[in-house]
Amino acid sequence: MNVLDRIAPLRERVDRELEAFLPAGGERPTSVHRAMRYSTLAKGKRLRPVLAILTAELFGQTAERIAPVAGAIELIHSYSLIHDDLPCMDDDDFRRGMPTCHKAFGEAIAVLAGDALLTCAFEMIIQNGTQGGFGPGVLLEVIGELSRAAGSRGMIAGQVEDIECEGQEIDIGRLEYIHAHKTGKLFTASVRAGALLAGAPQGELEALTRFGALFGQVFQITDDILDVEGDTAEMGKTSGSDQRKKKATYPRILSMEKSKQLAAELVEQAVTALAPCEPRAAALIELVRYLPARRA
Ligand code: GRG
Repeated sequence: MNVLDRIAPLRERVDRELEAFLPAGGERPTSVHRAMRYSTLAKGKRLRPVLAILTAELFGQTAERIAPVAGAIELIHSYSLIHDDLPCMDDDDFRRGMPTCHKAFGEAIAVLAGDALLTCAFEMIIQNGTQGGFGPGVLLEVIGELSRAAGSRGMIAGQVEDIECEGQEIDIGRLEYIHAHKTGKLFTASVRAGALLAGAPQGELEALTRFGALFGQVFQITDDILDVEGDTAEMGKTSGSDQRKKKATYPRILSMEKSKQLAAELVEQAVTALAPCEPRAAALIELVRYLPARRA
């Protein structure tokens, strides 16, 4: 069984939680609720909540118990995609194989759907976490992790610098800052949230934190490579969009060959980072090894 088959039941589990938690499309105000469901329930890989679940499984927790809380991470991710696609940001027309949220619902509703998803994420953690028997202490820790990762020292920081250096020549240090924040912070927080929910010991939490950051970096390098070499239909978004917008990417700054080499080296570093969790970390290792070969 390959890694995608292995995570398919986890993805479906997360989808069931999202489906149940999001307000029904018929509930007033219907436009924003339909937009929230449209973007979130579209076909995504659910990598961030799946990472949280796989991490928690290292410490004996089950998907059944973690998914109702981990699903909230997908709401934050979904909000960031909706806002990133807006005309004032990346101005993209397709996402997850469908018209972007603002194309389908208009800009105002897309902005509001994103805002609502971000706040709804914290509501989901509190409601499902409490019902699932997690104590207030651990839920506050998870909320702290995710709010820091989403805020102006996290994802937003990366997005701001990404926008501000569009069209400019930047060095690899600045590119790494952008991606460590824009992409890396939420991946790291996903891994840490899974570890915290499962009561991981401090040493392993630190190892997993390093793994999460490396996972994010490999993910982003392969995303930049896919923008050049990927197929629009397989990816569900328009390929070549970074090149058209003259975005700073790994292939542009390092060359394609060096980007692939770097991704391979970082995969090995990510595997090494998991040493304190061995021999239980097989699924996480398989997932990070899959990243450079992904097509979407
Ligand atoms: C808050 C506007 C705003 C932005 C924050 C995270 C972010 C910055 C923007 C999201 C858009 C983006 C291109 C992020 C880079 C990471 C990335 C390639 C995300 C796409 O994630 P996948 O491939 O998507 O996991 P699926 O559709 O599979 O969930």
